[in-house]
Amino acid sequence: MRIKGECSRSGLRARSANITACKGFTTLAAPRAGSGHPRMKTALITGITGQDGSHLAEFLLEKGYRVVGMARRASVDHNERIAHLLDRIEVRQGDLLDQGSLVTILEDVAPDELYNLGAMSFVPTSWAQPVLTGEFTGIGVTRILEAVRAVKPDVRFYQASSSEMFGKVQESPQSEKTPFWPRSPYGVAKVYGHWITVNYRESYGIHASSGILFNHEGPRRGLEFVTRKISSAAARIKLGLQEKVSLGNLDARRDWGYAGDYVRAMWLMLQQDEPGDYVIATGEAHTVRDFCQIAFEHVGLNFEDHVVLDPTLLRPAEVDTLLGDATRARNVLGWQPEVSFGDLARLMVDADVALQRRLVGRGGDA
Ligand code: NAP
Ligand code: G4F
Repeated sequence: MRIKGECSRSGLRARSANITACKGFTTLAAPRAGSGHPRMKTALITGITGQDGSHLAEFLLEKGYRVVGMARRASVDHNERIAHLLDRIEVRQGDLLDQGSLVTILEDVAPDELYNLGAMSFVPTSWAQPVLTGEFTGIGVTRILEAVRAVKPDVRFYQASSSEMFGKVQESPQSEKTPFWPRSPYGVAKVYGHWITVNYRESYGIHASSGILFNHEGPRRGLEFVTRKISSAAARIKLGLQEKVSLGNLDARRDWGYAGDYVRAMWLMLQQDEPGDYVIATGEAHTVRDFCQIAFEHVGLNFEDHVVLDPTLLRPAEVDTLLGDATRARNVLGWQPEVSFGDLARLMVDADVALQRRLVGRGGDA
């Protein structure tokens, strides 16, 4: 429950009065033990403005959590994905590049669970900005783990690891035991983030888990990722707003799932008595061409009439194929995906058709 109020730096002081204060809001704190209510858990999410951050925040609110998100300051609003949640969550300014901000947030928020989703997550950009990618996506994990060690060592910590770590795959399907061979600066940074998480678990006994998530998508996916690029193009072409879409490697194969299913797996990992590493995947791989075919067919179009191959979109080193084996997640967490590949493509196209219609209705450039 939230009450508009003065912003205060002294979250700790305010909390002692059963009220926390931040960023223009005061929030009634969790009912205390002995009050007759079960204690409300607090979750802190880095990367809350991203695709997964927004789904996870929704999921945790449903579970009755107090949800606090960390977001970096921007000169323009980047809360589009969490706009509908802003009256139910707290957003704190912080940056994975800034150690002090991480320490302060952990002190003020005192989370029970910490989901580290913040990262530079677009693979092609990692070749253009390899050092910055290493700082955000790799060393950023150490920064936040150091803050955990200093301030809240009993927090349950989730690290957003990636199937990109498997890169040039050494076996198929890929499981928790498959060796890594990353193929991009992003993949290399994620391998670092993964191993530092394992290391803090082994060195300091932190309840730190690493989810090795295969590609997961949905209507909130960034427009630069291939599935959303295709679903948006199919919608716009159908509505006469665009004629063609340029793509790179149509033969790349990915194990694509739905983001809403995957955030459930993150939470399940932190509910286990013992921390661990888990592959999260559907166990089915499809090509970019397959996604094009289903997406365009859904709006009555033939993708071959609209897709243009652009060699500049090919990558310096490609991950040709990824296929996950999520047996451990199924057996230990009881997790399995609910949305199929075909349904995922169709729901993304439907959402983009609706979005483009809204934009046209508003007179914007859809
Ligand atoms: P996303 O939509 O790109 O979101 C990334 C988030 O990280 C955004 O909120 C972004 O904030 C934030 N961020 C970037 N740099 C930061 C910094 N220096 N300090 C604090 N926050 C920062 O990514 P996603 O798809 O939700 O993925 C979430 C996480 O899972 C990422 O770590 C990604 O690498 C990993 N992952 C994703 C997939 C997938 O298929 N989606 C698969 C495996 C792993 P801004 O809004 O300010 O940019
Ligand atoms: O959608 P993508 O850009 O995703 P990618 O590179 O697999 O990375 C995503 O999944 C990872 C998990 O494995 C995450 F860790 C990472 O943060 C991100 O969420 O590209 C998928 C495939 C690639 O093989 C790419 O070469 O699609 C191919 N592709 C073909 N044409 C294209 C395009 N990718 C993009 N982005 N744009 C194209 O025009």
